[in-house]
Amino acid sequence: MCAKKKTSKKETSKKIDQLSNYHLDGKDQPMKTRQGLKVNDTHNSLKAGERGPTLLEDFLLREKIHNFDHERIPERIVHARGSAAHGYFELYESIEDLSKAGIFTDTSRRTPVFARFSTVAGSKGSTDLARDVRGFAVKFYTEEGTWDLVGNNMPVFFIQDAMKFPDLIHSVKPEPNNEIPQAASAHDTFYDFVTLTTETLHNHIWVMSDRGIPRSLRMMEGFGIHTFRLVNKKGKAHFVKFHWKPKLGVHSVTWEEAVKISGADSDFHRRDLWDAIDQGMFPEWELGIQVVPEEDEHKYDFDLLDPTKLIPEEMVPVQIIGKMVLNKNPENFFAETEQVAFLPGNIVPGIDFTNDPLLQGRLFSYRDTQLSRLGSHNFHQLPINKPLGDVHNNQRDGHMQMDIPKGRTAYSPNTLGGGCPYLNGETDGGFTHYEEKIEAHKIRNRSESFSDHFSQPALFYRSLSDWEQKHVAEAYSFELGKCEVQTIQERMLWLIAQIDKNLSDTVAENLGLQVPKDIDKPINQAIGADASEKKHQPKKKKNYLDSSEALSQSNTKFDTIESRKIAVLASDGFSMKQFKKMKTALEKEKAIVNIIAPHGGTIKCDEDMTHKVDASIATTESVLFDAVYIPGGKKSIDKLSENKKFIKFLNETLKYCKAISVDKEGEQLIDMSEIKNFKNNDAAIFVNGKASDFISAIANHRNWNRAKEAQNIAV
Ligand code: HDD
Repeated sequence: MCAKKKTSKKETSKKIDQLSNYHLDGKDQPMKTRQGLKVNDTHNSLKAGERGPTLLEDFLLREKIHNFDHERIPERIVHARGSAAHGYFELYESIEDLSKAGIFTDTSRRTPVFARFSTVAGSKGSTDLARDVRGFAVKFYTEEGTWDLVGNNMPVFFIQDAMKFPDLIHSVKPEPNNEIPQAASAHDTFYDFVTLTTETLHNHIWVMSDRGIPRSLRMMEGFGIHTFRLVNKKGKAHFVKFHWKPKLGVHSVTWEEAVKISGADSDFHRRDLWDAIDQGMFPEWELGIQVVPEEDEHKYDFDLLDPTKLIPEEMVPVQIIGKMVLNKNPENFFAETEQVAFLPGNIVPGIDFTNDPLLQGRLFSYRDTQLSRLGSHNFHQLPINKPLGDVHNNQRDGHMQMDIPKGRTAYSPNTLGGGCPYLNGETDGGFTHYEEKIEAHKIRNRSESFSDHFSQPALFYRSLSDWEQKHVAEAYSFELGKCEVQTIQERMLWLIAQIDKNLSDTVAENLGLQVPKDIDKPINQAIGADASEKKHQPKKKKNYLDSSEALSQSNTKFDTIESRKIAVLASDGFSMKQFKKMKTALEKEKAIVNIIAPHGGTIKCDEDMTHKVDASIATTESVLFDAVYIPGGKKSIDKLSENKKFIKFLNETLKYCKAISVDKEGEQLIDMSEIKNFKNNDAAIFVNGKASDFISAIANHRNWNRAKEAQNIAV
């Protein structure tokens, strides 16, 4: 047997090397047909005479059109809209006492990864800024095989049992009669389902919070959601939950911004991820684990197997064990991002499943769906899905077989093939399932330990800051405001009241409705007399923890402005000295500085130097930026003052609570906007201020103290 070869940190990545064998570069190459024939004309079909009919003989035309006719494959039934990148995972310290997985014991490895982020409900071409859960799927190409951690940006899921997944998705997708609305949960069928399936309420309140509209895919947390198992060399298992913590903190936009961004740049998240990697600002997440000894399985007020529950970090702290860095964009969207197939069933020795009924169902669904999406059970042979190293087994043939297996034998056991490929025992790295003792009745039911549907949504809501709670109330009001059936709105109001009375009162007022006194019976009737859920739900909430810090974005990191986009509003004659000073300070902190001018092309500063304009004001919007800076220069300011869109730009920046810095002469411009009413009393507005203060204000993401007063600015 070959000696084990370690992946050295100096190698780019074994996966990138493997993929590069498949790269095709047409540079300096002749055009050929699919059978390798050089092509002389790809513009005209073969005709009987210049003005005559096209001939069936035209194999060049047929091949070109035939390929075109088949370019599309079915989009993913969920998570159709996504963006992905390559990178690596590094372990800080071995956790061999918990797991025998090479990825968790060998700190010298750089394990190649491919991560795909997605929205759930929308089609492939829908906006990035939909209010939705975000998929956070990571494929680790480990030396022992591929491990897929297919998670989301929220730590809990909508439902508890895979059996309900088709119902959930059918309710949230566009309604089947008119295919409306696209990429939106704000419609009757979704709330009909949610109100009759109260286990959804926890994930739902996360979606109603700012987590549902991230500022960037790079500024989201990721969660494996299910409780998994880590298994060590001795066969001892621990329960584990996986967390991804972003280096840039967790930040979001407001709903109004999301709506505007969808119009201004519906690829906002995709572009942001691509540009950051392209510019060498590689997104990073630390991997954390929450570990629960098997003997503590029943210690908590919730069931560890229930995927609608999180373990508060106050109860089980997150232990950081490594980091993921995304450092390379795909070469080809279709071949990599579209064809990548994640399977929660892809695990490696040292990691194992639990009996979470949602996870168990997923183990079937993902392999199955690839057949209709990718068309062949050989999808694992696609370059992006191939594990590192060759694969030998007795599985054969079928559509699109790309390997050429040699030899007479395709069965086991055999002597004619020398007994190969041979089986591996545990000590040789063969996967062995964790031996779990199960004594049970075969039963179609839900455990009563899954039936508390209100305690954790209430804990989440209590843990939010005032501004976050306000956003949640606005989100519920918007979503229910879009529903047309009043009984559905009322059922939801009643359920929100079980989470928090003030919240439901605010939403009811916005809807012009009353919170009903009792809706318990109609809900149970609608669920059906025999449904297992009816026996247990909905239960009154418990309060086992007042609040949990990690649940609020107001407790995230505010220590960096890396890759934040700063709009510099300038025209001919702007002050080079002031601009240069600010630009140098911002770029030192790795922010991206863009000049926005009254026109495209170039502008000249007061030192007569030419500067490239990044966008004309006519082609961009303030919602695409994190902060605004206006350099001095009387001529420049006069010119900007002539164009009302700059004033709108400033008012919007103000309204969405972002940092604003102007040099002294720029005051003339901000005094034409609403900023004049805020500038003397706002921690994120600077007139002739210090660059360092502006930088801290950008790092704080937003000045929410301004929100109440600024909310009525008309833009
Ligand atoms: Fe799923 C895709 C995440 C439950 C069935 N799911 C998919 C993707 C993510 C998740 C991130 C996109 C992967 C990619 O980028 O290609 N799904 C989750 C999480 C769940 C979950 C975190 C619960 C904790 N999913 C779930 C259930 C089922 C599915 C219970 C079915 C019973 N999911 C699918 C699917 C998809 C999918 C239909 C669509 C495309 C694909 O699998 O490859 O099979």
